[in-house]
Amino acid sequence: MATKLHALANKRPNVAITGAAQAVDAGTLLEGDANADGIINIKDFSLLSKAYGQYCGLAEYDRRVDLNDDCITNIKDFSLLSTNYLRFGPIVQTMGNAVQIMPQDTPKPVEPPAPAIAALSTVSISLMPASATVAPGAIVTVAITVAAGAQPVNGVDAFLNFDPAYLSVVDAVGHPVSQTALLPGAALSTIMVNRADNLTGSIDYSAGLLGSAVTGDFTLATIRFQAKSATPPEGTPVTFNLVFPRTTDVVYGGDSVLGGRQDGAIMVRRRHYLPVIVR
Ligand SMILES: [Ca+2]
Ligand SMILES: [Ca+2]
Repeated sequence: MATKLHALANKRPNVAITGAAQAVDAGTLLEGDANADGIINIKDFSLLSKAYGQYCGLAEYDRRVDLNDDCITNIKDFSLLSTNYLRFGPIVQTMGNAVQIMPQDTPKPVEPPAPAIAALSTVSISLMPASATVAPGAIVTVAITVAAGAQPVNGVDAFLNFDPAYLSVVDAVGHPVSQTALLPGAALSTIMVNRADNLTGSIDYSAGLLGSAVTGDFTLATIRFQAKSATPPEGTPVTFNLVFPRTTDVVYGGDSVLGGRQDGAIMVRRRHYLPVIVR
């Protein structure tokens, strides 16, 4: 029997033990059983959700949900949990084939997830529109979009930076917001983080799908910015953060599939009214 922190156990029966020390390949362990109760389910998601975004050194960091052991709980861990969702152990390894044991009174059998498509890194994340021009006081909506093509995606961490001197994130009626800051898109319906900080100029949005994935083009979420004051002619940038621990990423099967990104810019300028010449 092979076990590991936050993974389902594997069992390799009928192996003849011939010596005092013998290595037995019990196969790759499935990650996601954070609470070690033998199934990857909503309780594990709950632990992951609670510790989401926490990293080594912080009191709230929980290594039980740092499934890939990289010192942070983020979308890669969510993606592992999602990919293995509702799998339960121990998984018996026979002649290289994994056979799931069916205990009594278990829910209906769960099909093993399809093998992950090799990370093509062709998925891009963008702000749409990439640039917009608005008057001071006006509200402009900017969508965070993902173009995935044929690559399945089951989680996105989007971390954006903006200059709070020029922009603030507001709700539908124009009030600055910090929680439930963005309008969620329909494609990734499990939302772990949805917040904005109008003092530091940051947006953190994390969402995924449990036990399934999405392909093609989709809107992750929509931001409502209110323009506060006139910008230089080139506008004020809205950029994806790529630095730990706020690392923007698009994932599947615990691996990054992100290949490119498109930042945005917003031009805030007063309207100039041209004289109307009447002939
Ligand atoms: Ca569990
Ligand atoms: Ca991790």
